[in-house]
Amino acid sequence: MFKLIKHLLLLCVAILFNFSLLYADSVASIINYVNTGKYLELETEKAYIKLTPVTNDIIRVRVGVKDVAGNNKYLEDYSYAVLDDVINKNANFTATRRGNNIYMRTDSLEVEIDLDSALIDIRDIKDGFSYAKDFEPMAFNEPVIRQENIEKPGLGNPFNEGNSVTVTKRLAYNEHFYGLGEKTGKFDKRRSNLQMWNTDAYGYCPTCDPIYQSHPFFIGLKDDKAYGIFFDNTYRTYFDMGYTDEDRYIFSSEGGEIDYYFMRGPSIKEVLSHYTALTGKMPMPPKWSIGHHLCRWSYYPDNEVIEVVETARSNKIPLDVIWLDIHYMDEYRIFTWDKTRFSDLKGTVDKIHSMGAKVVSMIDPGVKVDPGYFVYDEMMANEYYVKYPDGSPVIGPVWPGDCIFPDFTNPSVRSWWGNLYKVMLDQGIDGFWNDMNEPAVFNDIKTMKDDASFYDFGLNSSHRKMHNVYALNMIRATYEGVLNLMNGKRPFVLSRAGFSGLQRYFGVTWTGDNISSFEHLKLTIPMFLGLSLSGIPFVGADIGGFNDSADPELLTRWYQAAALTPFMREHTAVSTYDQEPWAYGDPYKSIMREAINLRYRLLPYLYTLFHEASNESSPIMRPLVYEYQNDENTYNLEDEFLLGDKILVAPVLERGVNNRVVYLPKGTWYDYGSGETLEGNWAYYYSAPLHVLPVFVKEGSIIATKEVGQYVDEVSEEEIGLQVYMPANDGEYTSTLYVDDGETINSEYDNFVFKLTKGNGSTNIEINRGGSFNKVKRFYLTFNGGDVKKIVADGKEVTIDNNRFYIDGNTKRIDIS
Ligand code: MIG
Repeated sequence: MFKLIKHLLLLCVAILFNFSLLYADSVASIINYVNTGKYLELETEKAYIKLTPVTNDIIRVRVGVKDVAGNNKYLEDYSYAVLDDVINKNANFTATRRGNNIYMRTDSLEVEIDLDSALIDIRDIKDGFSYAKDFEPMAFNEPVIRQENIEKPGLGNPFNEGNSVTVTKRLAYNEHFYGLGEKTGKFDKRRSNLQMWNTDAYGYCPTCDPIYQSHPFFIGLKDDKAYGIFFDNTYRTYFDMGYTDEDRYIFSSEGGEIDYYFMRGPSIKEVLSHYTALTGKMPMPPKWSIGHHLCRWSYYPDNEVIEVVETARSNKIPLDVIWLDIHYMDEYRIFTWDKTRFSDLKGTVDKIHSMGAKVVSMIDPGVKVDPGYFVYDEMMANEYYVKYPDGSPVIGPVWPGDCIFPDFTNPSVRSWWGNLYKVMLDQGIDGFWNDMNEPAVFNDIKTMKDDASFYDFGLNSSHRKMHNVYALNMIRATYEGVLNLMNGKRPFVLSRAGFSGLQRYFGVTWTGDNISSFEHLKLTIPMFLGLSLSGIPFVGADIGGFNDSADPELLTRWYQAAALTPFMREHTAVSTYDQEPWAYGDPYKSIMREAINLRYRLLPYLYTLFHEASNESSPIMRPLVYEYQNDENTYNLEDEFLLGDKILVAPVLERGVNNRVVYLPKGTWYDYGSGETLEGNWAYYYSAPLHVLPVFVKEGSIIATKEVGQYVDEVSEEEIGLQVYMPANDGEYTSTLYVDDGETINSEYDNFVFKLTKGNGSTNIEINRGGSFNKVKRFYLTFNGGDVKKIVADGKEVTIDNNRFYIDGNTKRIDIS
């Protein structure tokens, strides 16, 4: 019944939406154009099109609709997603008219505009490759002129922002789409019809859409070449990627403006670097946050929290973080805690710290309506809440009962909010979890009403415009506040909802309230890869599943699959079975321990990838297509992934099986478990009974490791293991290692580049050391393959000790024979 209603509703939305399209105007023929030196502006009867080359590789396309008087052509030029300094940037370009076309050129792109139709074709200047060609002229609805609100002048009328806008481009038969943020369904988004509307999607189904986050950004791939489009529009947007018509894809919005950025490839890597140049990169996380986390709704009281950490320690299950979900609060009042459940919160946190673990606690946006409660009183006194057009606060039920909601688009609210965290930091809490920030309200529409009004740079905009950026502004307030309070240490803040740009306010995220089922386990990989290719590298899912109780087989397989994903946290709902790795005893416990140990062994490699992600925007977890863009076999692969460019992980995602098919791309690969080599460009039927997590390492790799600790900092990085995978083929192979103090923003660091060369019958490694941290004192090398007999470090022969070759941290060259 529910499903039926939902489908009817969707149908209504679709009809309404198409209806509005039918009556839309299109941009059509160009009557005038001007080259201002900063941008090219084309005028049509009803609109202006502004083409700005932000860089040689990025073109911004905006359409400003003329009002009745012929002015007010563009909306205010600011963005929540795009960095301020980018919005005002531009590269040099030329614009020439030839026949009926105008050709706009940067050093690398050419935009051809047809004067009759205003159709745009964006091409690569080198080979004329057409990346993204309009199929139909851009379309929009008549704008409604902004009116003053008569009852409360200055507040505007929030219903007057709605012009639906549409862009339609030509779709090639061999075109694939990736990204679009946190989405269920397939990794390749071709044939999908998706929308962006942040939604509290408790127990969502494996194809349900939308869920918590909105990232109106995608990567197109055709003929081995990639490009990107970011549709900078915060309203409810739609992405029909060849769903209704195999010849076109359409992106559209219920409001705002046509404002999109085209980004050149041709590699996916380049597209992502352009995208993060626009929207920012993830700051470095504190090192403890890349360890193993345990969570439950909720661990309490204090002695239970301590007991969980003690149990992890006594079971030798590495653990870095324990989480406090909503039950720690005093009747769900944020920035307070229950004094009977946690009579000495600081003492409890100290005790956990003494065991080497950290504590993260939840902070929701809803503030209980409760005169006398300091957060509520301060909000009321300063009118910091989201309002209705008459100025009264929006009130809605969430966990504490009726709540008011901070208006995070207001900078004063953000700084007030940021400072509140001092209350929790003073108790020793290490990190924070912002949940329910879609924003979620317990009513029939699950959120605020359309006419809720937000500050929005003084524009007083409606919920329709601001909904999708509520979480982005909340996490910004949290991140900036905590950053400011932590004296140079790195914040850790987890957000459930989000929008493009989330990553620059740390942006670690998890995929919300999933279900304990193999179907959901399987879903984690395409979901993480979609986020990874949308600039969000630090991603995870509730291990074991949130809703329902995992059985031991599912829990074990989930732990294996999650062991090498960026954010590793087990979590489960109130009143489900326990899901800690020891919940079912052996053999499950030992198998899960082995998976977690593998992560802790690989921490130096993993941490280096976090650094790469925050420095160069390459994802930590990568789809195979990211590294093997010319290999068609990778275009729809969604049940295996790469960790960096050297490790391939192919977890078992089905119940009751002892094997799976693993595709290895070109090159020689080592089976991490057995050390055997396998030739790539081939799919293998691989044996993987319950205790086996299939992991493979690319030939020529040097993987940085350390001994397994019970928390990330238990084992220092003075000694680093280097696992060398001897190349089968002649060539040059580069590996890196980055080490810093793991906690301060401006930490000193050690940076190593290992260049392994095989050729002319000899093999050597050149080591280039940079940075001045001087932490790494020694390496111990182990060799896989190649039958190594002797190694010489800077001219001196190295003796083997317990299968390891120890060398000084300043060694420059190693010869292997
Ligand atoms: O309405 O805080 O997604 O992880 O345990 C549910 C309780 C509220 C939703 C989060 C979940 C968390 C739960 N929260």
